[in-house]
Amino acid sequence: MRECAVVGRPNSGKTMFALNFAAFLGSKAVDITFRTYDGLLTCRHFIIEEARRELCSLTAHKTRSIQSMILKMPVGKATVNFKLTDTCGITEHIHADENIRRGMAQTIGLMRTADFIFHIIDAADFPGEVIASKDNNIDWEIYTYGTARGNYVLLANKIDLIIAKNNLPKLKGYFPEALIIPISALYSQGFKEVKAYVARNL
Ligand SMILES: Nc1nc2c(ncn2[C@@H]2O[C@H](COP(=O)(O)OP(=O)(O)OP(=O)(O)O)[C@@H](O)[C@H]2O)c(=O)[nH]1
Ligand SMILES: [Mg+2]
Repeated sequence: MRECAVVGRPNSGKTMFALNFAAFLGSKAVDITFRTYDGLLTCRHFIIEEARRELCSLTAHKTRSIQSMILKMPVGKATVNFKLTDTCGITEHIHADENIRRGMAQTIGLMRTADFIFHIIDAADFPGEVIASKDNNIDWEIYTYGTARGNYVLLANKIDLIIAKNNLPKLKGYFPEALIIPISALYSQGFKEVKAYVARNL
């Protein structure tokens, strides 16, 4: 089964995207498999609303390990299953908390094995950290890796906020090689385009 990894900085909206995209594809509830860096697997059944309440947060590094769901995608007359995997947010800095460092290493490992990469950027927080330098910038690193390996899409999130919408041209200028889909993970905007991309590439 093909796997799509959702990666990006902490707080960019990865978990909100994963859950609301599952809802957009018709799931009212999801079975989420949590996999820690040392291979411990646990599975929990959530109503989407309940998952949003428990798994999304304003506080950075809410997600600390891989969280996967199997979703169904209609492709022509058939339905194809794929795995959508939410990850621990990654940064340029070495985090003081060992669990978060291991979570970030797990995310980087997954980027190598996943079939697709969805790179989420908080467009409301751009240029913010991003413009400072391309040398020590995690979004630039993800973009460079993703465009070189292919099957990479940049999701410009929080487009419901005016500041994010205004930042879109800058974002396109900064990441010229990327397919950029503007979305609001919170309000499920732009999801039709994301769905079409997944359906085309499964
Ligand atoms: N306005 C707005 N807020 C959003 C959107 N997507 C996510 N948020 C908010 O951003 C915050 C972080 O969302 P999460 O989905 O938990 O972010 P994350 O990338 O999973 O964060 P970590 O797990 O900490 O890496 C939450 O307060 C969300 O409500 C969006 O499209 N628009
Ligand atoms: Mg998260």
